[in-house]
Amino acid sequence: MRLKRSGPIVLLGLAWRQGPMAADVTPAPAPLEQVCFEHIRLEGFWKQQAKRMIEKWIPHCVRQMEAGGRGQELLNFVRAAEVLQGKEPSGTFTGCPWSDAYPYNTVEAICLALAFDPAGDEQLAAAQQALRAKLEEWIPLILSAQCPDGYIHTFHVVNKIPRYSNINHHEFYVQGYFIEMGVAHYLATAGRDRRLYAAAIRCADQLDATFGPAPKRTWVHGHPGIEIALCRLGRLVNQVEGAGRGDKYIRLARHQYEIRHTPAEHRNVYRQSHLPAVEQAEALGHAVRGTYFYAGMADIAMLQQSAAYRQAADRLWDSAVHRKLYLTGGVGAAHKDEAFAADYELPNDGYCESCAGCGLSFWADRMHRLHAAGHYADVQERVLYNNILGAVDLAGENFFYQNPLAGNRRRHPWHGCPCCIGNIPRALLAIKDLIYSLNAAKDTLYVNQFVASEGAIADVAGTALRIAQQTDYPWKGEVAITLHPAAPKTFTVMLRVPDRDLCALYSSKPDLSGRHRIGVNGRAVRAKVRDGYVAVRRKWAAGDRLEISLPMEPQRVYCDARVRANHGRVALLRGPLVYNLESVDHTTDALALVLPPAAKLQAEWRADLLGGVMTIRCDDPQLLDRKSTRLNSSHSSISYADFCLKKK
Ligand code: FUB
Ligand code: ZN
Repeated sequence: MRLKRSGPIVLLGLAWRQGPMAADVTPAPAPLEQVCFEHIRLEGFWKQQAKRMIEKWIPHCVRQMEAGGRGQELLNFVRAAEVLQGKEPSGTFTGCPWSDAYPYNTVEAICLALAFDPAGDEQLAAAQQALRAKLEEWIPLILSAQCPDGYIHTFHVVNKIPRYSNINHHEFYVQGYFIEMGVAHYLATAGRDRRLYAAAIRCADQLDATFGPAPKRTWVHGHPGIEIALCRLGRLVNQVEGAGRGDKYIRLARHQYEIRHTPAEHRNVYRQSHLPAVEQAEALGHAVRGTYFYAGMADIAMLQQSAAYRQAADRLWDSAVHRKLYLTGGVGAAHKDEAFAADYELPNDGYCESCAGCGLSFWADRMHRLHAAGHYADVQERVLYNNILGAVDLAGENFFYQNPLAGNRRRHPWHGCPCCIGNIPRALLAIKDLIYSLNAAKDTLYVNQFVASEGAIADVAGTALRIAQQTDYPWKGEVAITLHPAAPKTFTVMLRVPDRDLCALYSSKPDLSGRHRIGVNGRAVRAKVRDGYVAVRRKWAAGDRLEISLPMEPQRVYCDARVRANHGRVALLRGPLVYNLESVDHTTDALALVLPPAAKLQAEWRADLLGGVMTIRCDDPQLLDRKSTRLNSSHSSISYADFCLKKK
């Protein structure tokens, strides 16, 4: 999708450019900025989800990573610190070479978790207090494993392996997460506590001193992640330390893209190094690597105004989203290599790693900021509400590494490679920073996600703005947004109107487009949807209420005929949620249920199920004898049901 926007052209940053890059610099609309809340109050659906993460899942992960837990990855930091102090390590390294990643992601999730105002919820407040204390315990421990020059990788230090000697050891991937953790901690504390931020800068400086154009070293790393991290750090350093001070990190990120395909021995599809990054057009290879790699390309497009990176990111998005995306937002269908499969190859038992879903969410966020179009927020909504949210159980003690649409596996408390455990909460809790964004001039406020919440934005059109959303979304479609500008001001509010036909692969019936209603202070507003948003411009005063009502009829979703796995199948969607048939809810085999095309579908609230859930009821399903395809389990689930092809 290529979009044109009118408005001021703002050349972003003071990025360093030289040689061939200069020709690539083209003015483009300034990207949107996320509204990142240091404090926000949540209600309703997302409060429930945040509580599950903060009270259950994150503490569960913390326990597993500490002594006596299932993984004990924290012990690696103790051992690395011992080595750095010249002592013999008190034990051997535990886990995979990239095990440091899990505590880092978890710390980032904790940083996000601390932003939620408990608003009298004692359980939430107590859980946050415990996580705050955990941070105070973990930060010195983690920092004790950082080498004086900023390098940190406990696998290499404990095992005394020369640095940057094996691309499968993930030194860049892990240090990328370390840097992202530093950025998140800075934001969570509004810069009052700079321990992790300063450590992130030391780490990035060490990378910058080592790698880059000659005479520095050229080295292709195995797993992307460093690129988005360096761009995040560069952007923050430019804000905190002064424009231009962070540009070297962005240049280093770009350097990694520019050299990735150059050593012939490391050229391969699995690691997205088969072609120069800007020439790539198909989402290929390991899906987590891919989504991280492509997200960083969108960052370069934004930060360096690069047309080549923007066009490549657009092409790759078209490939991943319009030909390789599951209805749930999952990506990476192939079990072999945890990879993107061919176009339209979307088997219902496809892999869909949780980290790949997180990667798609991060990528969608950047594409959204780059293009200011609702489509990207639609995709991000779908992956957050389905692929990622469903990865952790309601008890907050078990998770899915793989998220196929049909299966009979149970979630597990841990994994031999628990790379997803901290990624899931950091992707979900980031919802607080996805609700709103602002254009560069700060006179247009985008409402991207519907989340019952209240928070304060420092500057919209020159005034402070308190903004609240009241909604039961995703169960109900009504959203009321109350604005309290400190002084009356004229600005535009862009309201996202979701397009439930997420991409070229899926079409939903009934077609609900155009069925939304918008009002201001009780009076209807008529406006066209452009790029996924409706613009409402007026002078806003304290207490003004903007309302949107979204159609929430259950929809049948049909898939492009080129997806063979879905021939004769239909899926059910209501709002952003893809519904599953689970054997546990039915007296008969869920996999033998047939949904006749004309059967009525009725949304029905069930307070007794799953802590309260909107179910879809069909009173006249049919049964099919399909013993041959029955899954071998008493608990199976499937997102697609057969639809009845028999003519009545
Ligand atoms: O290699 C690090 C992580 O472990 C990858 O992103 C996951 O797919 C898993 O292989
Ligand atoms: Zn993972």
